[in-house]
Amino acid sequence: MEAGVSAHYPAEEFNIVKRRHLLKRVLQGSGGMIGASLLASCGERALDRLFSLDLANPAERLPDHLITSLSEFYVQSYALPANVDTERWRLQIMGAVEMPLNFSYGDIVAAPQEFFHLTMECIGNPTGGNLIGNAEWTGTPLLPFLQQAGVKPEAVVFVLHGADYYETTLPVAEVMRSQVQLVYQMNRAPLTKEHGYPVRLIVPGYFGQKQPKWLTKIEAIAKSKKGYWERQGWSNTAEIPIHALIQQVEESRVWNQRSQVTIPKNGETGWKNGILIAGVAIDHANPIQQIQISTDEGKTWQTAEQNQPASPHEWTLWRYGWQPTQPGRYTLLARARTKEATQPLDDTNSKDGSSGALRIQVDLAQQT
Ligand SMILES: Nc1nc2c(c(=O)[nH]1)N[C@H]1C(S)=C(S)[C@@H](COP(=O)(O)O)O[C@H]1N2
Ligand SMILES: [Mo]
Repeated sequence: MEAGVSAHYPAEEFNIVKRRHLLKRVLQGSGGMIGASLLASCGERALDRLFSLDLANPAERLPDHLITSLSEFYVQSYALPANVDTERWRLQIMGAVEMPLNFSYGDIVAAPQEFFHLTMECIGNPTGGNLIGNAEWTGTPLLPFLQQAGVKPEAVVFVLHGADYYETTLPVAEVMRSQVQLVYQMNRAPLTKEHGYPVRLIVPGYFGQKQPKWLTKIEAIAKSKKGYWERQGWSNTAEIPIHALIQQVEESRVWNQRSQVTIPKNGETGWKNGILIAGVAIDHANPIQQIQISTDEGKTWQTAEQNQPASPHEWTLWRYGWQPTQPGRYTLLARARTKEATQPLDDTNSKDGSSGALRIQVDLAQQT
C-alpha cells in the first residue's frame, strides 16, 4: 500500500450543522486496570480538544498536533503520588554496572534538552476509552547517563523504580535506545506531582505502565523479572498495538462498545446533511498510513482523511464525512493500517491492551 494521505471527504457541500446538545455522551465502562487502581482519574474530557476543532469544515486542515491539556490528561497511579524533595532527590544507576552513579536534578536539566510529542495510553484503556492523552514532553536522553555508569554485558533487564515503590522492567536494549528520555516537563511546564515530579522516564512505543513516574533508581539485573502490574497478569511486553479509536460521531463523545447514538433525520439536527466521524490512531513504532471506516459492519471500507505526525509515537488524527441516504441502524467501525500491520477487528487478550475495533451503533431516524 502506498504511503500518504488519501483524503476522503465526500459531498462538496458537506455541511454539518452544529448539533451540540443533541447526543448524549456515553460514559466509559471500567476496564481492569482502571478498577484495580486506587487513584485512576479518567479526566472527564480527555479529547475535548478534538471537539473544539472545526472538523466539520472540510476547508479546515487537520492540525499537526492535538495536545491534551494537563487538566484533561488522565492520571493512573497505583498508590498516592510521591512527595519528592528535589534538593535531596537523586537518580541512582546501579546493579550490574561498572560504576554505580548518582545524578541530581541539576545534572539532568543541565544535559542537552529535547522536546518531543508522545501519546501516553494505559494498557487498561478499553477500546474507545479515555485513558489516553498526548503531550509535548521536555527531557534529555538517558543513554549518556547509562554509558557513564557502564552497563555490564550480563545485564538483561533494567528494573525502573519509583519513589512510590512502583517498579516496572524492560529489556536492556529497549532502554538503551537514544529515544528513551529522562523527562521533567509536560506541555512546557514542570511535571506536576500527579505526573511524576521531578523526573519520569519515557520509553516510546510502550503503554503507560513502562513510563515510571517519580523515577529514583535504574537497576541493571542479570535475570528477567516482572514489575508491579506485570505480576498481576498485564502484558510484560506492553507494546502499544496498532489501533484506531473513534472518539466522535457528530458532536457526541463515544467511549465504548455499548455506544449507541440516535440521529434524527430532519431539521437543523438531522443526518441528511452528513455525519462527521472522527478520532485518533496509534501504533507501536510505525507511522499510520491509512485509517479506514466502515458504516456497514466491515463489509466495505472507505479511507478517512488523516494528519501525518512527525513521530509515530504521537497519535494520528482522522475524520470522515459520512453521507448516509437511508434511515436505519448502522454499525460503524474504524481500523488503522501501517506498512506492516492492519488492525484486527476483534480483541484477543485485553490484558495485552485493547486493539480490537470499536463498534458504534447509529440509528438514523425515519422521516416523520
Ligand atoms: N511510579 C509510578 N509510575 C507509574 C505508575 C505508578 O503507579 N507509579 N503508573 C503507571 C501507569 S499504569 C500509567 S498508565 C502511567 C500513567 O501516567 P500519567 O498518570 O502521567 O498519565 O504511569 C505509569 N507510571
Ligand atoms: Mo496504566
